Amino acid sequence: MNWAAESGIDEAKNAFYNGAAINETEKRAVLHQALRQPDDYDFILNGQPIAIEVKRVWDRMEKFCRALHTGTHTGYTGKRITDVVNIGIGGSDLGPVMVCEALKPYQNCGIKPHFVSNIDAWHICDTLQNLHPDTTLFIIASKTFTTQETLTNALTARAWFLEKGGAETDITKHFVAVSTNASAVADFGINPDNMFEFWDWVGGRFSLWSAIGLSIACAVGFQQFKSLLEGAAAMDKHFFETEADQNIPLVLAMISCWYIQFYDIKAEAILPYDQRLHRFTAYLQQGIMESNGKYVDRNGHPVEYPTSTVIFGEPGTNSQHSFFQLLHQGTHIIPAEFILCREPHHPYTLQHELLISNCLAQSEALMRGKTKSEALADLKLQGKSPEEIEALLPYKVFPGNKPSTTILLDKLTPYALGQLIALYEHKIFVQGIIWNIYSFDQWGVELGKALARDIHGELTAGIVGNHDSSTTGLLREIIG
Ligand code: G6Q
Repeated sequence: MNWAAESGIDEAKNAFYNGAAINETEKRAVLHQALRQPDDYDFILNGQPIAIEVKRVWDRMEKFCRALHTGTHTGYTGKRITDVVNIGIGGSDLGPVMVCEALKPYQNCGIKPHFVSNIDAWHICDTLQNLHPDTTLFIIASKTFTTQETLTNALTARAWFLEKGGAETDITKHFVAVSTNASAVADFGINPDNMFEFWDWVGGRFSLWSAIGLSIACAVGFQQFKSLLEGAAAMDKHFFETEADQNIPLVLAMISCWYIQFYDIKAEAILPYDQRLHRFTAYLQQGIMESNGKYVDRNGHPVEYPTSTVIFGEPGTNSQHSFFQLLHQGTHIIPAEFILCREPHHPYTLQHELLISNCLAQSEALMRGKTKSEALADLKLQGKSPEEIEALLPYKVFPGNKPSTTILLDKLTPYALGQLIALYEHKIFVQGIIWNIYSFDQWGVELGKALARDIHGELTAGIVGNHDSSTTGLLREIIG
């Protein structure tokens, strides 16, 4: 806690809360928490309250969802919309997918959400295979509306729609956009009246709370979406108002910083013991690694200490039968965060008890390990011969003393999920302050995008340009 205080966490929280342009390299404020506050609460940006704008978009989202759910907004043949396809990538995809999967028990509105992100056409082909153009709505979700994958997939969706029976004049009923870029949306051919707006102070990977969450609201209903926002707001309040040593995101962040700094750890596992959270780690991989995978500090100098670890994980108990061997007996220390719900949404009590038992057993096993004498006693009990015992004993010892944290939720409700996501957002923020890096930009994703544009030009022209020998060799093989 002293380390956090000396790193200026209180000042940083104030700046964050007050809408300072803490996304320094892009000269933007970071105010995603303003998207989820109660009605009597406002954030000020450049002297202006911003809640009015936020609520205007909420109203539009709510009306739109109601129109879909009551059948006022139908497809071009008059049938109800039954499927919503969100086309977006990165921050315009990972959050909505993760939340829709997590809240499947709340999908009672007659709308099934689908997500297309990858430029690999299999993604959209597989998705469209069982859909009908007259009952499908496409949400083109892109903050910038310039993203290659999203615009290309959107064109493919549009061509599919027209080919399968829709007319140009029906497009307004079946395509909406979520963006900050109204002119690019109009240029693309979507009526700006069909655009749900958000703002440059919402970072992509923190945007599920904005209109980027439209697919969530379509799937679970606007009230449940609001409940998700309320849960996040409760965590914001906790983070901004609670003393350091009781502050959950701060404590979680500092435990992680401690192990990274003093135990030289390179990876951390996030292990939801809940199948509904099966995309949660993938979502956090972006949140954590894109935010804090940085090597240059706020003064423009290379840091002399480690920053973000590699984040990985799969739902329990699948992960136990996969990579847990390395957690228990490998040569690395990998701190683990277990996420567990006390109560399930399904009626299978026995399976839930077994899930809980496995989760608690793993953290206990990681901590306690198994000593040589315990392993010896086990082998004797199994009736092994002295020779067998001598041969097997070294492999049966678990060093233990492996750190883990368990986050226990009562139930995976929209509210609790909102709290959980916001908890990690604030953890990310704290770690960025501790490491004195800028958490809210992502320049490291740009180089590959630029090179891909060049290579695409060469593929189209059939000419190999000036590359390193490996890339040249591969291109020659492909172009022939
Ligand atoms: C997230 C990143 C990135 C972004 C995607 C999609 O913080 O900025 O993942 O969300 O590149 O960008 P668009 O929403 O602009 O298409």
